[in-house]
Amino acid sequence: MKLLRKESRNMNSRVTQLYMQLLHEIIRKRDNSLELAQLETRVLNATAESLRLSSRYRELETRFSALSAVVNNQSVLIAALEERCMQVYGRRRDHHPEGPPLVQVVPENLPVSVPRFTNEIQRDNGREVPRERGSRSGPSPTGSTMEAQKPPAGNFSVEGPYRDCLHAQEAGHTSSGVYLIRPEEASRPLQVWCEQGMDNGGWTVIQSRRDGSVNFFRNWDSYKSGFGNIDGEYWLGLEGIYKLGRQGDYKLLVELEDWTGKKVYAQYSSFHLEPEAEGYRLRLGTYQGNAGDSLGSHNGKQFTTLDRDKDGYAGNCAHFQKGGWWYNSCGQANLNGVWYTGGVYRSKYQDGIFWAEYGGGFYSMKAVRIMVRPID
Ligand SMILES: [Ca+2]
Repeated sequence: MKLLRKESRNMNSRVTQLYMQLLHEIIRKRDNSLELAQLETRVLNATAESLRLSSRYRELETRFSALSAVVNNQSVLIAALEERCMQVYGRRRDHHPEGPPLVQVVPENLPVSVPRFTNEIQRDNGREVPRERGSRSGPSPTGSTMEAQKPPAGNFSVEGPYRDCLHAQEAGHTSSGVYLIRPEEASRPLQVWCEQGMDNGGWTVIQSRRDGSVNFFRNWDSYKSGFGNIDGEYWLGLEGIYKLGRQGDYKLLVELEDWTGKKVYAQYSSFHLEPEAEGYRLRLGTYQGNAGDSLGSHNGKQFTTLDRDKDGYAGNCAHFQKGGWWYNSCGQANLNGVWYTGGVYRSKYQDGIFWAEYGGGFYSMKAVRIMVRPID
């Protein structure tokens, strides 16, 4: 019995041991299957992630091709615009030539001792600053008597008309002012400014510039009949100037004032215009003075306006130089040009009131007077 019990205990113990073994085995198996499940989940997750990534990749691919299309379209548009710009530029070049050759920009005589005419100087135009000017050698045509005495404002003679201002002076009118003259062949009397104080007087002013108050960019008819204000800026008129010259031998005096207040002169020993049928061709004698001879190259030229091109240039000089003048191609003087403030001006073309020998083509005079008087 004792032995049987012992045998039974052993058996029990053995069974328990086997049971425990089996349990461990089962637990291990379960752990394994758990691990497998986890692995399966991770594989599934990885697959999902890769699907997501490939989907995102396709999305990016679509976006990229869309952007490529936009870039391509823009390139095409830019090329088309460039071509159109070139066409427009080409047309402009065809219709608007570069403009007449610029006249001597830096002449022998500088009105101001500023650095050579750079466009930057233009900024000073608004204010007048005292400047030294370059000295000029050479005789003044008539010496110190050139300076005019300021005439009383509003001086106006009701007598006349006279043949010209010398005739008025000889009749006893020794003060400068507005007079009525009537050249022998003229159909009507003309108002003019007579300069009776300068250089013995007797000067008939045919053109005056001094403040830009009058527009000088006008047509043929306007230049023919004259315009402006006799006590300010004016143009006597080609027909009147022609008729003046018909009644005797005249000389011409050009008075230029720069922006430092310095006056210089150009005198021509003879002056007359040919009739309108000849385009009021300019006829000049020999030069004398201290301004330099910038009108000599215009001698023999017909008058040109915007609507009547008689100049020697392929285009119309009046168009580029904004006035009416005996243009050559286009020339050394432009006294009916644009009145600019300050002297040196900035413009695409040389359209200021310039006298190339004095200041160059980009220096616009402060004041100009052109006058005639019978030769002594
Ligand atoms: Ca022309």
